[in-house]
Amino acid sequence: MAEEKKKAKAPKLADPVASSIDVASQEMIARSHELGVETIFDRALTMKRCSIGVQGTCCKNCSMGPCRLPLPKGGIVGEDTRKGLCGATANTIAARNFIRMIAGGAAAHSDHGRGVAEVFLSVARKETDVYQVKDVDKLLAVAKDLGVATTVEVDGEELDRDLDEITLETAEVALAEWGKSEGELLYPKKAPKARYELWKKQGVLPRNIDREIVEIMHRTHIGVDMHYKNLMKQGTRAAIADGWGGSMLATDIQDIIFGTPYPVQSEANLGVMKEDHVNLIIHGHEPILSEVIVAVAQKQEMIDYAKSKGAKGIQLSGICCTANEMLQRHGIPLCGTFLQQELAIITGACDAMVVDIQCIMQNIADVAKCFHTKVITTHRIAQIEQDNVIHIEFDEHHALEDAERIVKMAIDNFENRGAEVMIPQHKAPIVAGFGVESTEYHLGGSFRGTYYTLNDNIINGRVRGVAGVVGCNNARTRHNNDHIKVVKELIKNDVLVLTTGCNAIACAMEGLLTPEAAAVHAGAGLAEVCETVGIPPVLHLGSCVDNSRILLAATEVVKAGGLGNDISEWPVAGSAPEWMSEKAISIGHYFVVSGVYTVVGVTFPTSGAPVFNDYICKDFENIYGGMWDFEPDPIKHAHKMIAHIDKKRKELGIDKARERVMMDFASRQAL
Ligand code: BF8
Repeated sequence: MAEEKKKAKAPKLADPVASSIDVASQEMIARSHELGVETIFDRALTMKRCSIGVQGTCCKNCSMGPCRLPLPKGGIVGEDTRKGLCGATANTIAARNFIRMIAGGAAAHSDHGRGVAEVFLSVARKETDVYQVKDVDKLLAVAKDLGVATTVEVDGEELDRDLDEITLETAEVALAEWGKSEGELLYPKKAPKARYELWKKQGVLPRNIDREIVEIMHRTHIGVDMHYKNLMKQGTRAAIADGWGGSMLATDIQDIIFGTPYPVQSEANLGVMKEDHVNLIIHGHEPILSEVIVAVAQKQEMIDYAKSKGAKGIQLSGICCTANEMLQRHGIPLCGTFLQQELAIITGACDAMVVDIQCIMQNIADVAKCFHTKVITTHRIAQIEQDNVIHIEFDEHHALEDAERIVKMAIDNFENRGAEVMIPQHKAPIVAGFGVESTEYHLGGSFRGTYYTLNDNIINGRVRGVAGVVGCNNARTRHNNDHIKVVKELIKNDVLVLTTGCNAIACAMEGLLTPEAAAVHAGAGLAEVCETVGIPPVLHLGSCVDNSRILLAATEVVKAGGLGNDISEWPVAGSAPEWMSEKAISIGHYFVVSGVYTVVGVTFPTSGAPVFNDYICKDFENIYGGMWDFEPDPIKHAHKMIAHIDKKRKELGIDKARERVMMDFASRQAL
């Protein structure tokens, strides 16, 4: 009887194979059970989702609520009479919640961008010598986009302007984009002209980045904006201010001061950790910290110090978007996605996990308590309450000292490892670092850099279209399953995939980021192009702020010609198969209003308000040429994107070309 009682009380444990498609993660989930360490995979079994919150119709914006407006069983019949205490309708509540998610996401990306812009200003003012301008070409291009003069007229002659002056003015103008009191955001003009004019006509051009986010918080306060269409206008302004503002500035400034990425080789998955090395894992988003740690960890004196402590060296690796930042600029290996952060500690070989901002699970502190791992927070806005966490506030003015202290702390901790080390021996080779510039180079060569090669192959049908597949992991669905199924289905059908964020890491772990993957997984047309140009069928474009690179690549395609005058006209689609964060909603929305049909998986927080749901999932196409869609089945998800791509091919009159090319290839194969 006592035995039975004990059994009934045993915690629910996640089935490793049902929780992840990744063998390394399965091994670590099983290991967590052996060691009695709880992870998100177990908690996902016991913590059920709120069935009303998931519909987007729970309002907790005042203390008379929360008011909950679930859809009645059988849906709405006749008039929708549901109301909150104040009278707010389901549409109003769902739209308010939705744009608050946009505000959260845009704030996260844009505040990251502000942090980078402040460091850039310190560089320009020569207040730091740890960071410098690394890419002068990019600086000059950004200066031009921000209206900063790069030449000066002297005695009727046009001369190059002093670089220090350009740097300072560019940094000042860039930083002003967050809070200037007049005018409009400058970067939306980088979009195709037709897109910019559409935004202007719709009245959704952002004024500055911060204002659009603040205005969302105002409009969604009780008793302010009570029309879902008007609320979405503001959501749209803030999303544009993110994609074509805060995120794009973050990417550009990071390229200026840390270097523009070019293709690099590396490896991905928990197996990049080394038992005989000090394992230092950097997790978060802003590369301000990781750039210096990379430099410090590679110093000979640090490597010697590690050796003096019995290690063979220092193995740096990354989790989440910091991983992508360090990978694309330095070839530092990817340790794992969002859902693998606890698992990296469960290896018993993580000597320190250093975190900055965003996507950090508080539970890493509790997992670390079971091991020797030091968890170090570094950002003033992101601290953890558990008392085993060390806070070393990182500041660009004493960046080297901070980074040295952190790396030394990891090295000193190497000798404290317990006997429970178990690193899963799984990793995959990868090629990453495909920015807008390097893609142009790959397509056209150094003398004739152009996107026209891509356009040409889209027009002739070898490449059916392009998809941006991005976003998070979500513990409510099998880790990486939907990411990989969607991406494989797309490339099998000749759709070139551009990836960022945790989708990029998932694809990396699955071996899809190598040129060789094209022959194995891509359709005949795409495989032929990848082989000719020497690129993988899935191009890693960086972190989540680097989704701005996808916007600019899509714009380059428009500029190269032959595929319409706007992003909404050529065969391109977006996807976030396992999204979970507010950032993903902001990204999705700036994709949509930039003209991209965008599908999400898992859940979509508007289902409880069918009228509002139809507005952004159907009516939006008539306004912006892009719209949201929701499809949890990954194969159907991919085919919805392919159907949209085919629709655009038909509208452009290039659908026939594709049929011809496929016949040519088949007959060549027969020969
Ligand atoms: O910004 S994809 S889980 S890591 S939110 Fe977070 Fe989502 Fe990963 Fe990067 Ni983006």
